Amino acid sequence: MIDEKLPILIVPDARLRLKARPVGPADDDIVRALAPRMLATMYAAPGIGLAAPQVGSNLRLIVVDVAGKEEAPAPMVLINPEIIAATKEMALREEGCLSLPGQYADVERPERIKLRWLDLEGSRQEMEAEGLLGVCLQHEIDHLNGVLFVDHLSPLKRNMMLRKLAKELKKARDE
Ligand code: K2U
Ligand code: ZN
Repeated sequence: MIDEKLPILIVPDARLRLKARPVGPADDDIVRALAPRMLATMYAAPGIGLAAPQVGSNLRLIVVDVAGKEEAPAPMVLINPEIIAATKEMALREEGCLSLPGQYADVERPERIKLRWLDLEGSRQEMEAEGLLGVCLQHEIDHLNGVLFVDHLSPLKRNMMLRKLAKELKKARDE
């Protein structure tokens, strides 16, 4: 089955902190092979978004599908996504991350964004997003810049959360 799942990197893996590089024409084969596997990995997690750095690839590539369980899947593959506008108005939403298992916190982000990207056919796309899709896209594009949702918290909360995760991972290893 080519859409074999990939291991998801967990904090504090340094590869999660790299700034990913733009996808170029030479990366066509890699992206065509990686995108379906990222979608399979995301669905299996389960998750509603996944960025290439989370599976160890430093390409500016993300996949999202915010369709609910009752709806038909609506997978999106976004190559070199860019946020080209964002509202001043912010919205608060609880976030989690597949690379910080079991950690959740309220994060404030622009309520609505306008983004531009390339699709798998190489066509330029542009759309506005808000709500869960808007948050998910901002969360995934953060991953392409080595930014994790805990980086939007106060240093105190961020360090508490990272320490808690490290302790839980150590406990799981020692068991
Ligand atoms: O990038 C990731 O780690 C997947 C994230 C994406 C995400 C985080 C916060 C808010 C929206 C999307 C999640 O772990 S996917 C899991 C999930 C599922 C439903 C709602 C929120 C998060
Ligand atoms: Zn994440």
